Amino acid sequence: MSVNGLTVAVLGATGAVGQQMIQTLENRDFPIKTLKLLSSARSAGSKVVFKGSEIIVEEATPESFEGVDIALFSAGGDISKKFAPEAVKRGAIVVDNTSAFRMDPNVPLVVPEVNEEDLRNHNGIIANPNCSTIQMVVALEPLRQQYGLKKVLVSTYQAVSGAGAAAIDELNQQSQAILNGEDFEPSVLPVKSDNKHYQIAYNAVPQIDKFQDNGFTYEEMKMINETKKIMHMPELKVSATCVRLPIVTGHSESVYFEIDQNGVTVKDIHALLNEAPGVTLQDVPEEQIYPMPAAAVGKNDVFVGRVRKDLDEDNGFHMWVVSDNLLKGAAWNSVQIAESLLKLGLVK
Ligand code: NAP
Ligand code: 12T
Repeated sequence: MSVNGLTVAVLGATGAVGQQMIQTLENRDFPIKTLKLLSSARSAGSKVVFKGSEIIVEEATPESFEGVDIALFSAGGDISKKFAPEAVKRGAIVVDNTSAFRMDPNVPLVVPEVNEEDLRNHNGIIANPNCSTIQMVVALEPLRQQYGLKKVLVSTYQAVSGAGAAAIDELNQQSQAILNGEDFEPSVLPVKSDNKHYQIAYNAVPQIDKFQDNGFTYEEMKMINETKKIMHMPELKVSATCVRLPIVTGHSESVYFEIDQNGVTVKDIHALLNEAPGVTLQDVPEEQIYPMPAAAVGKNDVFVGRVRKDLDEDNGFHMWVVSDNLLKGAAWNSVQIAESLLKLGLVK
């Protein structure tokens, strides 16, 4: 690392996640000497303001990563597969936001509040987990540490910004069309490359990412497999149902979990969550205080409320977990990983 700071690249700089990465690097005053903004040829030449100066977006090529210390990737899995080896070959550390490398045993999958130490095993690429996984494990980890964890059943209520800038436009335009009594043709959600597209405005769509042979969607399988990997618990029982709602930003999750101990109270869990890193507890039912996506937008924390003991299982609990999917779910977790790399002395 140069004494004057790092050379940082953002690949996918014009996207929904990339824009938040740039904003987060600025807000955190990340030690940057040079910031390189990379996209496809489509937006090359466009300008982005960083700390008051304009930076021109460039088309990504393998040579773009020459001299780069840390590269934050969010341009899609295929683009990561193409460029990550090129960036690593040139000495960069890649923090990858796509699903391309998450389950690769040679790639740490990191949420700093949970498994920061896994960064020490990196071989140039570090994977940022799926947005829905991240916010859930941040809330579960303090409970797992104290009481042990046996089983997790989650249903998600996910915002459209997880599916990119085109999905945000589709929700906004469709809502307007419906209010105006005009016709519309869904073309982005639930999955752009799938055969059928459905209305998202005023709807709930139980498909995020593509269906797998086992009847689960890939988003559901990401939550299941990534949770076990991050927590180093291959034996953990996890299941998920992922649903898209007409919300621009902020994912919500109804999480049922079973711990290893009996006799634990909601008060015990509140005490742990109150002290947990990255968690803000918002749980005062008698004052109608609970987390909601509209209030979480723009915040880095994971918000937890509605903690209840199950009525049948003494070791079972329910909670409601909300976070900004573009921040802790993506950009903030990536920048936080970069900060951890610096803190642990893992950047050359
Ligand atoms: P988006 O709004 O559609 O933006 C896509 C970005 O990728 C744009 O900057 C685009 O540049 C760039 N890009 C596309 N094709 C490219 C190419 N061939 N070469 C270089 N750059 C290219 O999507 P997004 O929501 O920001 O998400 C981007 C990716 O991040 C997703 O595909 C997903 O893998 C990942 N992601 C992860 C999470 C998470 O859970 N952690 C959440 C959301 C997204 P142009 O402007 O030139 O098109
Ligand atoms: N398809 O990072 O559509 O694997 O909301 C995150 C979000 C993939 C990912 C979405 C997706 C990812 C979505």
